[in-house]
Amino acid sequence: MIQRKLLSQSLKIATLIGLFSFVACSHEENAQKNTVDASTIPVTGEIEAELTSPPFVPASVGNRSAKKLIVNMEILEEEGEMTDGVKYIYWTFGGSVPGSFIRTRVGDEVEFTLKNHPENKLPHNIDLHAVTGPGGGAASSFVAPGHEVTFSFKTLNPGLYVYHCATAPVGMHIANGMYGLILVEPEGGLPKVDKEYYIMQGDFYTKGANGQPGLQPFDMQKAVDEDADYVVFNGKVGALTGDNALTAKVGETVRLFVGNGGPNLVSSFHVIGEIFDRVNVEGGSTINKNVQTTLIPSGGAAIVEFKVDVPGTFIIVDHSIFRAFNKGALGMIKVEGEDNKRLYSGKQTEGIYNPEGGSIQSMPGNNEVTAPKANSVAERIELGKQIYSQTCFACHQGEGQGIASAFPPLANSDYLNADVDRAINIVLHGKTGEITVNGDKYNSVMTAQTLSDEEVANVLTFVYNSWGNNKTEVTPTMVLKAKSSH
Ligand code: HEC
Ligand SMILES: [Cu+2]
Repeated sequence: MIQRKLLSQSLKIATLIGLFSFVACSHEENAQKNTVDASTIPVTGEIEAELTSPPFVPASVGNRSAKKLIVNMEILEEEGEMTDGVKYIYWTFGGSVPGSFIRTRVGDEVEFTLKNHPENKLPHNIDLHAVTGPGGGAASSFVAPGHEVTFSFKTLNPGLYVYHCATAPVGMHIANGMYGLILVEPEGGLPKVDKEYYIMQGDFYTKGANGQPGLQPFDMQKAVDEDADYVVFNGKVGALTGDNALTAKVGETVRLFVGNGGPNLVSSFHVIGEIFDRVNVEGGSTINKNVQTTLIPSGGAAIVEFKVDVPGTFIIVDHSIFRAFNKGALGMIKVEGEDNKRLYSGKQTEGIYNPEGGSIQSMPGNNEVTAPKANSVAERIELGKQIYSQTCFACHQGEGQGIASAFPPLANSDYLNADVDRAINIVLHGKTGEITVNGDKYNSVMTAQTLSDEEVANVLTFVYNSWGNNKTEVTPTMVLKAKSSH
C-alpha cells in the first residue's frame, strides 16, 4: 500500500535538465561515432582493474587514456541465503551474485584471467558480451577446478554489457548466479553524476516452493518451464531493502547500471515514484528520456539516470508485479533531505466521499450492517480467513511469512502475540515507525485498514489461530474497547 500510495499520489516532475543535456550528448555521440575507430586507439601502460561486488561500482574512468587493463576473476561455488531460512548453492564470478563489476573504457586491451577455485566441483568459462570474438571469450576461457586461463580482447564498442558463464548446461550455470556486468565507457568517460549503483535481476528455480526452508537444490524442470520460484535483484530476496537499501540525498543525480542475467525472464524495470530522466536503452548509445519503465532483456542491460527531487523511500521493482511482491524483485532507494511541498505535497485533505445519489453516509469501517456475524470461534476464523486473503496477504503473504525487510511476519510473531490491544490498533489505525518482530527490524508503513469492528475481530482471530500463534479469540467488544482506549 505504500507503493500504491506513492503511485497514485506522486506528482509527475518535469525534467528540464534532461532536455538540455540531450542536445549536447547526442551531438557528442555522433562526433565520436564518425571520427573514432576504436580498433586503432593506441594503448599506453597497464593497470589492474578495480573489481567491486554489487551494489557498488568501481571509480569512473574519467579522461584516462586507453590502457592494458588486467582483470583477475575468481570463480567460487558457495552456499548463500536466498531468503530467510532458504539456502542455495550459488556459482559466482568473484563471490557475489551478480559477479564483480568490471569498468573499462573503449580502446582498452583487457587481459582477462579466469581462475576456477580448487574446491569448486565444475568447469566453467566466461562469455562477455563486450567481446568481439568467438563465444565472447567462452571458447578461450574454459577452465577446470584448480586451473586458470588468460585471454585478451580490445573493447571496441562503448556500452553496458552482460557477461555470463557459457558452460553446458548453460541455462543451469546462469540460473545459479553466473552473470555480471562489464561497462565500456566512451572516450572521456560518462558524464559525472552523484551516485552510481549496480543492480542485476535474476530468476531462480528451487525444488521447494517459494519460502520452503532448508537448502534448496536447483530444479531443472521448473527452469525449462520458466516457472521461477524467486525473481530477485542482486541474487537474493532483500539484497536492496531495509539496511541494504541504496541511498541518495535530495538534489543528487543517481545512475543505476541495471542488468538482467535471466536465465529466462525479461525485466520491466521501474522505480516507484521516480521518472528516469535518461535511459541508455539496452545499454547502448541511444538515450531515451522521461521513461517510466524500461525493458531489460535477459542477457541485456540499461543505464538509467534520475535526479531525486524529494525525500522518501522509492521502491525498485520488476513491474511484472507479482514478481515484486511475491517472488522478491523488490529493492529500495532511501532519499534523505528537505521536503519540497511544491513538487510533492503529501496528503493535503481527506474527507468523506459521497457519490451522487447516495443518501446515507457512513465512515469507512462502520458498516456493521453488511458484515456477517460470527457465532463461534470456528466461524470467526473462517470469515477472518477470507478477509486475510483479500487484504492482508498482499503484504504479509499467504502463510503469514511476510517479506524480509519489507513486511513483518504474522506467523509465529512475538510482536503480535505479546499484545492483542496493540494488534487491534495496528489494524484499525495502521502503523509506522521502527518495530522488531522475531528479532528483525522493520521500519515501514502499514496503512489503516477500512474494516468494521466485526471484520477486525475476525481477521485477527484467524491470524492468532494460524501459523503457530497463541490462539487468542478477538471479539468485536475487544475491538470497541481498544478503540476507545486509543
Ligand atoms: C500494504 C501492506 C500491508 C497490508 C495490506 C497489511 N499490512 Fe500489516 N503491516 C505492514 C507493515 C509494513 C507493517 C510494519 C509497520 C512498521 O514498520 O511500523 C505491518 C505490521 C503489522 C502488524 C504488527 C507486526 C507483526 O508482524 O506482528 C500486524 C499485527 C499486522 N501488520 C497485521 C495486519 C493485518 C491483520 C492485516 C490485514 C487486515 C494487515 N496487517 C495488512 C504492511 C501491511
Ligand atoms: Cu559456469
